[in-house]
Amino acid sequence: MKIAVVGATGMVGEVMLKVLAERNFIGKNDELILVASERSVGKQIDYNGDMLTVVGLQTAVDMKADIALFSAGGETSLEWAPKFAAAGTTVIDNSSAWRMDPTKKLIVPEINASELTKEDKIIANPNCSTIQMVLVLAPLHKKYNIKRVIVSTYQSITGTGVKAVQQLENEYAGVAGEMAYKYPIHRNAIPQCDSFEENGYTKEEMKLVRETKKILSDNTIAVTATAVRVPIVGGHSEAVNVEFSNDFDVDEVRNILHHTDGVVVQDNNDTYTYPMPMYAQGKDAVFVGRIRRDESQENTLNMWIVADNLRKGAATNTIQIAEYLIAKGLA
Ligand code: A2P
Ligand code: 11C
Repeated sequence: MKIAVVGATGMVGEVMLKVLAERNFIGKNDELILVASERSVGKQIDYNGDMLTVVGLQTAVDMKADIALFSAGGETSLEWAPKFAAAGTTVIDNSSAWRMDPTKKLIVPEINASELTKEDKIIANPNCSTIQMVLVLAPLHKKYNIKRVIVSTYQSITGTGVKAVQQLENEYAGVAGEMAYKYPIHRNAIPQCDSFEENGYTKEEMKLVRETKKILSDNTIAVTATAVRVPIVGGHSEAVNVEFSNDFDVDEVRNILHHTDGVVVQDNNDTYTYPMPMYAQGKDAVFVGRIRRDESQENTLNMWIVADNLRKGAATNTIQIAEYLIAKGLA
């Protein structure tokens, strides 16, 4: 197989290469094509001990990869994903460009990979904060039927990219530099992730609303979100309040989540066990804890959900989709 990574020099691209190597995705007879902007063409990148040369987008299209993993921003995806698809390559795109396009599938493999067919040439990877939330919500929706979700996020600066990590480091060191945010992030919490939409919510908040309905194939689920940037690097955390149509037993909820693929329950107050981004970093699972009944309202549950946004929230989910396509002979 030929696999292209578009955006290989970026923050998510780098994690993609790490995850591909860990999972032995690229076999002896396979070819890995690293793609980035013209600025990076010719650059050498180490993959598993081999030095690979970065190529440009048109060169990569002409190489007719079987699968291209895209993480090079929405504009690059909008322009180039169709060109790769026309050359016969199946694109799995990590940007927001195609997610809400009704002709494109939005996939979290553990939930809805079975929707995929050979005809899907551009497949969308959901937003990081959505992936970790829906992975936990999906089995609970099946069992108790979700009416409404209220989510507040505490998002890692790695979601913004290298510039934000640099800003925080500059602030730690007390030196001036380029600002990724309008405000200092060290010792701060910024209640704005991405830009604002007409309705007063941020794009990140509306991704949680729209993508959740699409992935769970249920437009009746009401979702409202507040997304906050915090000076954390390990992953995104979410306080999630879920109202169900049917009542539940908290131990049964824990048991369902314990048996959910990709989810790890860390929930024991006696041992101070709960998920934290410091410990989720570098891991592929979604961690859930602080599972408790909302005593202010019937049939309502509170949870705390944490995951490495660059892993399950981006690179790992994309690669799991590719693994599914290969296993099912769809690419
Ligand atoms: P480059 O390093 O050459 O700019 P991040 O989100 O961490 O900033 O990474 C973005 C990734 O997308 C990088 O690999 C970057 O390559 C790539 N990229 C950005 N713009 C383009 C473009 N116009 N064409 C191809 N790749 C791009
Ligand atoms: C963040 N979720 O943490 C964003 C990063 O739509 O894929 C990824 C944006 C996206 O700010």
